[in-house]
Amino acid sequence: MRSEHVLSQLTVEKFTEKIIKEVKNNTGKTIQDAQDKEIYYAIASIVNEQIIPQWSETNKKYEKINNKQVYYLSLEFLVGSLLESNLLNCGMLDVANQTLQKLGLNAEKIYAKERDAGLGNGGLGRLAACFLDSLASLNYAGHGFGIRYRYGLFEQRIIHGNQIELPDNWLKDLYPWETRREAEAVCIHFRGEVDMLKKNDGNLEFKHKDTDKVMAVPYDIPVVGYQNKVINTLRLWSAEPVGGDQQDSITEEGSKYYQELDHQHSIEQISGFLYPDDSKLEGKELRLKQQYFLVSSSLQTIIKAYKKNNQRSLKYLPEKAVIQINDTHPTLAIPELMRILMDEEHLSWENAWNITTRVIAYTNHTTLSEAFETWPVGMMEYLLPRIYMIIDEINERFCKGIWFDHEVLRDEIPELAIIADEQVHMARLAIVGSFSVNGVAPLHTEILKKQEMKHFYTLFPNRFNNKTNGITHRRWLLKANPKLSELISDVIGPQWIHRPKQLISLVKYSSDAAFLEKIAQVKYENKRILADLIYDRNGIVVDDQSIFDVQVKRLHEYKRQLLKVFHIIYLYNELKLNPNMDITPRTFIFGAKAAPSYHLAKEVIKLINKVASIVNNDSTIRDKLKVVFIENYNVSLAERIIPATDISEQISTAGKEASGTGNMKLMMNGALTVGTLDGANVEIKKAVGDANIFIFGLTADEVLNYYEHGGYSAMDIYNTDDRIRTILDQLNKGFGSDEIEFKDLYYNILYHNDPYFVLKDFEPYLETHEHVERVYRDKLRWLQMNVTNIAYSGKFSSDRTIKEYATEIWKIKQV
Ligand code: 26W
Repeated sequence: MRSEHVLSQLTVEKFTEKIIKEVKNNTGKTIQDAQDKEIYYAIASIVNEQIIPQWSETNKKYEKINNKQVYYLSLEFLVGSLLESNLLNCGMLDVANQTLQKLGLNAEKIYAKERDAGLGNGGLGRLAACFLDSLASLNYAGHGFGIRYRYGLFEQRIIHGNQIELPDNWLKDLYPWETRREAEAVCIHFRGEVDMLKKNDGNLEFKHKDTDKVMAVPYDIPVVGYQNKVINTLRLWSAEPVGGDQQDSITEEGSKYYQELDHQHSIEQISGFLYPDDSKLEGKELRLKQQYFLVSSSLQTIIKAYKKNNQRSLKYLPEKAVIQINDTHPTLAIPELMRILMDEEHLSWENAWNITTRVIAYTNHTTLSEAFETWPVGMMEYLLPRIYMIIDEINERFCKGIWFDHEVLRDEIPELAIIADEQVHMARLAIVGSFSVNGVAPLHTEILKKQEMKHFYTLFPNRFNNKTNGITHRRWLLKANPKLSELISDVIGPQWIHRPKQLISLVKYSSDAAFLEKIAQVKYENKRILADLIYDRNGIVVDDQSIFDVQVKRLHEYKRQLLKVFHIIYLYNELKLNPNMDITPRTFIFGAKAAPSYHLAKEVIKLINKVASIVNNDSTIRDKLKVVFIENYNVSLAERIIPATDISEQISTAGKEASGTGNMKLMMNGALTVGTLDGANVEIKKAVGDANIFIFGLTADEVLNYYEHGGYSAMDIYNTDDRIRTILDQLNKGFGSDEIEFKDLYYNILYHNDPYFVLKDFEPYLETHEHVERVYRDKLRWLQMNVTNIAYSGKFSSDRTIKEYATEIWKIKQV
């Protein structure tokens, strides 16, 4: 496919020539002698040659038309690999693949040489990356601002069944997609003193002095739109010592030299590593520094760009810029923008507030109370004295406003105040200082409005809105599953690539036996590939005809990997009692990282591996069950697991998973969801209809009701259900090894009353899986369901999500 919008018009001959030349120039080698990694770099530089001129064209165009732009601020961008997706978006992937094939090279192996940019924990970070892809592909002027962590999310190793974390040294080799732009570095100020001066006009002036200074140096990564010549920017900030002061450290005293080195090191630490915890707030000062570092550098840049392009007062900033903050992590954007407008641009409080609250919009991604961010007043005041003063004033004015204007809420002030209990409550600040607060799926948004943020909803009903998450179909279908993509295009044409909702045309083919047979074949081939990967990595032979039953996501109690494990143990116990039981062979596949300090989550990993070793090595099971834990689950692995999945496990305790996005990726690849009515599962069910999804378990209302009024007893279930008692006793006894291995899991369920209702949902979960198996045996029916899921997945493209943000929140136009 070749069109005027495709960036590159290279032919296979030209591409061949270029690769040979690049390899020669960079390494002195011929292509035959070059290593895969060297070829990877050669291709990356060919791609860059195409991208870079177009990048500056895009920037010039944006300057010229001077439309409003959106800036997406996020502590996380889980980008994954870029070579193949850049090739795809530039329209060069086919040519590159053909060239490599012609040269007798293995494209897949070469692309796999790229290290994932793992600058995110999970859903929130990957969402940010999908959004950037959609922004660029839909011709929106939208850019990301984040941190160039020297170390991304840890690499996971499993040793004796336990998770071990290793540093992710992703920048060890040159990263070909980034450009350092030293000229655009900015200075960030921490600590110091604030002087308050009274000016002649009676107004106050604030001078922040004696600060610790840190340079924020940007590294820009191009974000390539899909065959539309748009290249946006992901700007990642790196922390460096301020240059030029080196003279100060020239001294005869050795100690000062060491002090200086220490100091430099502590500065570099600001962008040193990504915090790997997505389960609870760590409250570390370094994390707060990271947040301010991101926010201040990004805002300084945004203001600078505005001033360069607009010779008008900053009063008009909201016409040119909108800032979306990804969860509360960048909430300091609110006081930082206030500071710049007042202290540097000399606007009044009222004007600055008016501008700020028309520029900032906030997305919430979780209702788990452990994850709600608060920072100790003392820490904030010491690290960011001027910022704290501004927050204090915002709080004062806000609380006064409630007292005088909203009498009904007077009693709620302690729960609304931004500063309370010696803590700064970031979500409260984010709501008060922004014009939009959105949840990420309808159920989640309702929970925010009716429970978590109900008083704020009373105050600001118009601020709250929903934007259901999405995923980029370009990476998660077109790139990750080329065989399925080709098959789809063969029957309905390629229009779906530009308009993913057109996947709906597949519905017409859902009873076409020949087409269904091809769908089955594609799934089978993808399963074969995954089976090979599993054999290579785990040494486990899995049956490629078995049901691939997959749960891949961060490890969290609320996501209930434990429920899945209980299902496996139950089946195993049944098979031991009745070896001739008629069951369809299953392969259970897990991928999950646990936060390093999350003890119970790590216990679950250990349990999965324990169960795997028992089940896989028991000859009486005769390969009817296999359990695989794939180490170091990340974006690249997801791209290989998802196309090979039959069953997508989305089994969180209802009300706990804000949206989920893995559920969408799996659906789009034809997997069938076994899920609770939680997050976006509810929307998937609405899209495909009850007959094409397997729903079970408590509803969010029922869960809430138990939390509020009691009435649930895990112990009662233990005492009355033999299957459950057997499993829990097995945990308690370490599966006969007499170790105390899984006692904590056992105690948590029985003596903390099973906070995530694993036992309560166990029986309906088993029944659902029995139903799954019956349907699976009806091959035609199963395939129809697969196709129906693919057909209705277009709605979950992040293109839809981004269009909603653009029209309803950002008010920006396509360029
Ligand atoms: C402060 C520690 C911390 C760090 C990150 C707590 C919580 C987080 C994130 C909010 C966790 C997260 O990634 N949330 C996920 O966001 C996805 C994108 O909206 C949703 O699909 C997931 O349901 C939600 O868990």
